[in-house]
Amino acid sequence: MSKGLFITFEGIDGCGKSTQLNLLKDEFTKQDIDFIEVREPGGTAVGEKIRTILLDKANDSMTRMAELLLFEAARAQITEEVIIPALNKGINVICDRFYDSTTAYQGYANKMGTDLTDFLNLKATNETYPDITILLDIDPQTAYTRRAQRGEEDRIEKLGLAYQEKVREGYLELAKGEDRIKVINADNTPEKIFEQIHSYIWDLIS
Ligand code: Z5A
Repeated sequence: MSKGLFITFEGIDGCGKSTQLNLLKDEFTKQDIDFIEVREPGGTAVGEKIRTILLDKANDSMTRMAELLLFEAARAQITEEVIIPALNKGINVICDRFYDSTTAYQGYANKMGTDLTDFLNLKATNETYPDITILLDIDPQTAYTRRAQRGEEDRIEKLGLAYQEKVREGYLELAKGEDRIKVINADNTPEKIFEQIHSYIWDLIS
């Protein structure tokens, strides 16, 4: 049996990942393609508890190292409990964020260093690599305006536009060295963005 395809979505907060992920899910369902959807941090009982700690605004004293290790702990759990078993059964996995988020947010923007994040990412995932990563690239101000319609900000969203700009730079830097990362301009209509995602993913499926 061939392995499932591992598809990840990445980008700064409010870049439109959830919107595009839903369009992909609709398309997979329409075409009767087997898949599961997961999100990071979270996606397991343990991971959802860690997510609550990570996003809670009350935890503003959390150290950068504690934050990094919590993201990796949630990732270790979901990779072993959900992602690897699904891929091994031939089920495609669509994941809202994976280890590139740690590289961009903690490695670059929080200045923890990508040597450290690369090492922890590989350990936490037992070297499970995405087959394709869709990076939705957008100016932080545009993403902020979109998100603002949604109301209250969580602990990480509260870090502001300059932080999001560093995260964006981190992602673009990372994409330069990784063929699997497809950078898509997310300042476009949802339909136009999805056309490009569709073409990248169907190239791999067919
Ligand atoms: N994080 C980290 O630091 N390190 C890690 O290793 C990991 C994560 C795994 C998770 O939050 C946080 O954890 C996140 C990174 C950090 N930082 N924060 N905050 P989350 O999962 O709750 O949030 P998110 O991943 O940032 O997603 P989001 O805020 O829900 O946004 P989104 O999924 O990218 O966007 P959306 O919900 O599809 O769209 C946002 C709004 O824009 C919405 O009103 C849409 O209707 C609208 N939209 C979407 N597309 C368009 C287009 N094309 N045009 C116009 N409007 C649009």
